[in-house]
Amino acid sequence: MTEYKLYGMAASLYTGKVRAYMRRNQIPFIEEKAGGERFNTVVREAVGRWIIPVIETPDGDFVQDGTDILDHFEAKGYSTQSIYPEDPRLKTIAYLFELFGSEGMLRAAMHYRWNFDETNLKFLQHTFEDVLPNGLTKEEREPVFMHASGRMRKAAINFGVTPETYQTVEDSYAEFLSLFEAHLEDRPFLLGGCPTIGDYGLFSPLYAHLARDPKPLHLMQTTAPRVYRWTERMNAPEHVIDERMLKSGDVLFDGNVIPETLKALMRFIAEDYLPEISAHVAFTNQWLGEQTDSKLAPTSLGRGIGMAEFNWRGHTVKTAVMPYRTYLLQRLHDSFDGLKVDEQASVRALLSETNLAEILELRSSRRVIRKNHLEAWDV
Ligand SMILES: N[C@@H](CCC(=O)N[C@@H](CS)C(=O)NCC(=O)O)C(=O)O
Repeated sequence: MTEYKLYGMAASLYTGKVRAYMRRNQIPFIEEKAGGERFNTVVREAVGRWIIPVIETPDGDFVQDGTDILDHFEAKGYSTQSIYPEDPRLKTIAYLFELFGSEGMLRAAMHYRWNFDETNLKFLQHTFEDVLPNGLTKEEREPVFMHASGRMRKAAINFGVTPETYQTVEDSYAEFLSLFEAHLEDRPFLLGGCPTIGDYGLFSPLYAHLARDPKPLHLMQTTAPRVYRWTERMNAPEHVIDERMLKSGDVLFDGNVIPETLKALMRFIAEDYLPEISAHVAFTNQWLGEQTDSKLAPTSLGRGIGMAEFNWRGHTVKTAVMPYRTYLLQRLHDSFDGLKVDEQASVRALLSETNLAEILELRSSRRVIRKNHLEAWDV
């Protein structure tokens, strides 16, 4: 094998981010559906659980996790422009949007997928065939889909999507769309002329669910056409030149001159996501303090360690606390800790101005690392 293999699914939030990166950077690959024979035997065993995306390298190694896969390619020098900005402020913003996009928009992504059966179900039934085992008859496919979709509907509840919050999920998503739409008026990507890890974070929910499932696709195309166009741009192998935006070329904008539209998006994150990530870090630290060493062994770390309660836009909600969020948050902290004192002061000032200063203090008492393709607590 001379090219990479991507195991995933067209409808998968995290596969979309990897596919877009590979296309943009012209990395030769074949995508194989995750329901296939090889995935269900060799790949699943290699990565220790059923999870996508996974890449298989030309040398036969496997990498799981969207962010780790992008970092694998960055380390190999595949990217024409690094997805990690050098400017300290832009780098911090990129990590912030990576976290928020990957983990903070799941309510909208799940609600608009699973709570509009009349519009979405036929499409979902078809698209989920990617992860069904080979060789099932039409009659056999139905119950397997019902089982898989039942799990996802439960996951939506664990992210805080309940009948009481439906309207607020819709209102908050509409607000996000209008803010991002305004920001994209003058630039093709979040931080200027090329995508960063922040764009790839946002792209995860905004493409595979929200710009692909029929209900939210229509909503995005009709209320936020620039955001829709951004999803196309993110997914395209060709670099699109838009003369209105030519002044930005392929470069990112100056970190000392942060557009007001971006600050508005950052304030949105402060309102929409800071209470949640803050509750999760508090829960994690308390939980870590209560565990025996055997509970902290790498193999015992599942996706969630419990449910944390917090106030989200006037609702008391409980959501699953996942160490993976700590893993992404640490990246922002590591980047901040590596800055010079004056750079840190400049980043802190920007975060204060956008109500996000607290995020720098949200640290778990143990680090999350990756071991044998799984998240694990550091010793
Ligand atoms: N942190 C992982 C998350 C991957 C993930 O949750 N993938 C979903 C599909 S989009 C999955 O495999 N779900 C299967 C399950 O939870 O059983 C990544 O970024 O790769």
